[in-house]
Formats: sequence, C-alpha cells, structure tokens
Amino acid sequence: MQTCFFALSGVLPHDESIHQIKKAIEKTYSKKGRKIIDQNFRAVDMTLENLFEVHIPLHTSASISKERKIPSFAPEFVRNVTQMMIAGNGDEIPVSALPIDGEYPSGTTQWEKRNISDRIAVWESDLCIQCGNCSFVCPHSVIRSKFYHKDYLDDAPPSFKSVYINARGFPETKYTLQVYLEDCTGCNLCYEVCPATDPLDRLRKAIHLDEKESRLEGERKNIQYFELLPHNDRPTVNYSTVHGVQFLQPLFEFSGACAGCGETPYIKVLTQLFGDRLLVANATGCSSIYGGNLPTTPWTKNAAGKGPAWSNSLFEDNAEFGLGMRLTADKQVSMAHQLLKKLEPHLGESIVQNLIESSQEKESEIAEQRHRVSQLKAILQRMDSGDAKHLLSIADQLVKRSVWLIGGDGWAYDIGSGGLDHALASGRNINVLVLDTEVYSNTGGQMSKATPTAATAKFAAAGKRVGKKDLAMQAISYGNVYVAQVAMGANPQQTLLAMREAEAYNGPSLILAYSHCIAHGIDMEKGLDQQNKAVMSGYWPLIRYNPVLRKNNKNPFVLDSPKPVIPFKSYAYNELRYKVLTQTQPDDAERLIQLAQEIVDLRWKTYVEMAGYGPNSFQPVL
Ligand SMILES: Cc1ncc(C[n+]2csc(CCOP(=O)(O)OP(=O)(O)O)c2C)c(N)n1
Ligand code: SF4
Ligand code: SF4
Ligand code: SF4
Repeated sequence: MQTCFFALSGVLPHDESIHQIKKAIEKTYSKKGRKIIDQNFRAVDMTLENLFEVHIPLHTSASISKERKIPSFAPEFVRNVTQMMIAGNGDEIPVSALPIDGEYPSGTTQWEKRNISDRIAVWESDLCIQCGNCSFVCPHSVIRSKFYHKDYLDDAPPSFKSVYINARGFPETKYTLQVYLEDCTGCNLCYEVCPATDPLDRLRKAIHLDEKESRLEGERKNIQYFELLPHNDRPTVNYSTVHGVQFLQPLFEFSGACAGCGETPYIKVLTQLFGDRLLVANATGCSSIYGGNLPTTPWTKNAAGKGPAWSNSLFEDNAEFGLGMRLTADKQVSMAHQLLKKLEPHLGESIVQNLIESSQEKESEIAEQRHRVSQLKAILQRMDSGDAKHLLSIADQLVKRSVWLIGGDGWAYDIGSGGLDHALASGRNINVLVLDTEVYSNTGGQMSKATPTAATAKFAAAGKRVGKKDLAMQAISYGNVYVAQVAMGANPQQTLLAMREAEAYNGPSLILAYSHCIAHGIDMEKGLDQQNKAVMSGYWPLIRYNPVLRKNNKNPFVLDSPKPVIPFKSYAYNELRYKVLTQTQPDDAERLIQLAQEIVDLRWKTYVEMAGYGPNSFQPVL
C-alpha cells in the first residue's frame, strides 16, 4: 500500500520514494537476514509491475442489497434507538430516547441481521443422524433444534423441513434443525464436524455451505414458524450428551465475534446447560467485547423473560468480582433461610422445610424449587409485614445460582492471576472458565504466560523461549479445586462432562478451554481440527481432577485423552505463529520446536503418572 501510495501520489519523485522505501526495509529487517530483505524488495518491485487503474462503473450493477431493516414486531426501543445505532446514526438519537436509569435492553443481537456471508449452512434432513455436533460447535448459535408433536406441522410453511425423531418410543415426534441463515457467518465449522455423509457424493454432508440469496425469503418464514414451536422442556432433555444439549435454548447468541471463533461455543454451551441461573463475571477481553458491546447484546432471555445476569468489571479484578457475586448470593440465601424460619408460623412448616432442604441437583428438582418459590412469592405478596417484603425481595435466590468467572488467558494466567488464585483458595462454590487462546487476542495477540514454547506472538517475535505455565497443576495443588482441561474439537463429550462436573462440585472449579483464534494464523475452518491435533500430539492433554473421587478412595486425576500419536511439530506447523519462525530464524525454530517437544513429553509423562498408569502412580495430598 505504501508503494502504491508513493507511486501514485507524487508526494516525492518516483525513484526517490522507492529508494527510501527500500532503505527502510533494509533497516527494519537487517537482523532477519538477506533473504527476508530480498523478499520485501521483490514485494515492492512486483507491486509496481502490477499497479493498474481500476475503472469504477458509474452505476452499481450488483443485484444483492444489504438490507438492514428491523422487523415491525421488534421491541419499541430496538426500533427507535438500536436501529439508529445499527445504521450508524447514533449521533442523531435524542437524549430523551434513552432510559433515564441507564437500563439497557439485552438480547438484541437477534434483531441485527448482519448477513455477513452469502454462503450459509444448509441442512439436508434426509442425511442427518440428529447427533447435535453441528449445533454444539456453532460459534454463533445459528443452529437450533427442537422436537415436537407432528400435529404442529399442520400450519407449517411448505418449505419447512422436518423428519421423525431418531429415538425409540416417540412415533409421533418430529425433529427440525433450523439454521438462522441471516446470522450464519459461513465459518464452516458445522460442516467440518458433521459425521453424516451422502454415500453417493462424499462431499455432500447433512450440513454444508451453499448460496444464501435464493433461500432468504423462504427461510425467513421457516424461522418465524420455528420460533413459534415451544422450546423443549428443560427437565425432559438429556443433559449428559451432545445429542441432548442441542434441544436446550442458548442464552448467548449471534455475537459479533470473528467468524468461527474458538471461544464462543464454550460460552454458548454454558448458557444452554445452566440457563437463567447463571451469574457471570466477565473479565475484559474478547469475551467482554463480543459479550457486551453496542449497539446489540448477545446475552439474552428465555421464554419466561429471564436470562443470565452478566457483568464486566475490570481486566485485573474479575476473579474477585465473581467471588463477590458468590458471597452475595450465599448471603442472600442465608438471609432468606432466616426469614423463612421467622415467618414459619404464617407460611407453614412443610413449605419452609421444602424450600430450605430440597435437593436442587437435577433440572427436574430445580423446576420443583422454582415452583415452590413462585408459590412462596404469591403468599408473601398478600402479607403486609416488613419481613415478608424483605423475603419477597430475595426469594428468587432460593433457586440455586451458578456463578461463573469467565475470561481469557491474559486475565487468568497474567493480569488477574493473583485474584484468581485468591478466589480458588477461598473454597467457595465458584466456577472459572478460561478461554485459552494463548495470547491477548483482543488487543492484537500479545504474549501471555499461556503462550507456548516456540510460538511467536507480539513481545515474543523471536519465539517464546520458556514453557507455558501449567495453571491446571497449580490449581490441582490445592487438592480441593475441581480442574479440567478441555478442547471441544477433540472431544465435545468430555467438554460437556467437565462443565457439568464443575458446576455440580460444591467448591471452586477451573476449566481451561482450548480456544482456536485468528491470532494463531490458521485457516479458521480447520479450528476444531487443530484442537484435535493439539490433543493428539499430547500438547493439550484432556484432564479432569475431581476432588469428589478422592472422598470415594479413587484417584481424583483422570486423563481423558489417548496416548500421543503425532509429533508436536505436526500440530504446530499448521499454524503461522509457529511456522513463521522457520522462515525468519530457521536455526532457532528447530531448537525451540525440539524444546517444545521435550516439554510436551515431560508433561505427558507427569500426567500419566498422576493418572496412575505409571510406576509412581499419583498419591494425592489430603
Ligand atoms: C489493567 C488492564 N490492562 C490492559 C487492558 C487492555 N486490554 C483489554 S482486553 C486485553 C486482552 C485480553 O486478553 P485475554 O485475557 O487473553 O482475553 P482474549 O482477548 O484473548 O479473549 C487487554 C490487554 C485493560 N483493559 N486493563
Ligand atoms: S457456518 Fe458457522 S456460523 Fe454458520 S451454521 Fe455453520 S458453524 Fe454456525
Ligand atoms: S452434525 Fe450433521 S448429522 Fe449431526 S445433527 Fe448436524 S447436520 Fe445432523
Ligand atoms: S480474536 Fe480470537 S478470541 Fe477474539 S473473537 Fe476473534 S477468534 Fe475469537
């Protein structure tokens, strides 16, 4: 671009400007060797050789228009305010149109149809085996599934797709997988994980990318119809399988994260599993930006109008912030218990006992507790005492809360590490989800203590020379912290299990989630495949350390991934962050990749021993 600018603008005489550009190249790359300098010279020369004028037509000939119309049934605020901001006319919004108390509606990404890809996912119902893999990994919550009685189809649009559900004992139940095509980014991850291939055409899978334009009108109607079908009742869904989770409504949808982002699917699954019981403290980073930016917000609500409570404090204090959420929720529950006991003569012994003592482990038990709480609230509304009013204000806390502290590696490994350690050491029932992209992604890919040996990053242009911090081992050393390392591209079922175990554990939990990212310099379509290679090389072992097992005299450390079958190199050199060093500093690259392999081998050996497969099997410290 610089060459083009000087060649066209005439700011300096032509030869003089090219001479200066080459001089700057020599200076910048002198340490990287003659080869790199010559390559840059060639880039300048070829730019000049290929510079040609582009004739801009007087009229546009494209027939595709980028419609940005918000439907008339959208909420008033969205039509009056959000729409103006989406259109880039935010400056024209009068102050009077904004809520005086700062309240801002959530769940608004559903109205911002970004239409960023003209190739979108298409479902082939005849091939689909209904496994749910595609919906599990979709970073943008674009793929939704529902099952319903076949009579619901009586008024369905002609192009609405459905098949009988693939489950015994439900002969009248139909299944639909609906793609929200205007929100699809064309990232292709769904195609990559779909196991159902047409035997007559190996490239045709049950979900694949195809052109959007001709489908737009029909699918808009189908989506509207799909929305009218009831969401599947949470207690009827099997939470323990990827297949089951597809029927749970995500409460995080259509975020503006990069197409194919490796972080967002983990957050989406969390919202599916724990729904409106979630309290989320979000560290600053990509997840706070795509999670809470304007004009629209991806955190949304269920049919009852309830959703996760989400907030972003600072980068450096997120763990303490989330711990505060836990302490507050616990305090409110203990106050509610005290008030229940005080009001027992008016409320009745069995109501109070059930509200305080009933188990809330299963979703069906949580549904029962919700029912009890709404009965309690109805009674309290009829009472006139101060205690009744106080209890009414905190009664919702009697339904178990699920507190999650979410952030990237820059937060967890580096800037927020002291606070995270403090929160883990508190023994409180908090859950930490680290979206590990191994760099500070949101600010352009700076090195963190999660950056692996031999990888380049900003501040590590010559390759990281030391090892990645083993945060899992640090947390395990406490003995009472649930710890898991997951990678959904390698084993989505293990990811699901870890999230459920972490939440069920009545103490601190930490999940480290491998998150592929544009900062890795990969073909993002292959992000999940890279996750799998990370596991297959032994670089990212899948582990679970569950202190509950120790109480049952079992080894709490479980190694979920198989023995490495490929060298670290075969995983790493698919990524530019590693590969670039082989061009710029080949000797260093060779040395560092060997060092990285040694670290992988050592860590694997340690984990194997901890899992009890080795000669000195792991003896947990009590
Ligand atoms: C104390 C402080 N330092 C720096 C920043 C600037 N900052 C915002 S996001 C971010 C990077 C976050 O990286 P990470 O935690 O790895 O999350 P990711 O973006 O990778 O998801 C930085 C450095 C900040 N907000 N606060
Ligand atoms: S292409 Fe990407 S965004 Fe679109 S449905 Fe598939 S996984 Fe989701
Ligand atoms: S991954 Fe393929 S087979 Fe599985 S539900 Fe999706 S479309 Fe169907
Ligand atoms: S920079 Fe990386 S982590 Fe951030 S949104 Fe993009 S892909 Fe996701």
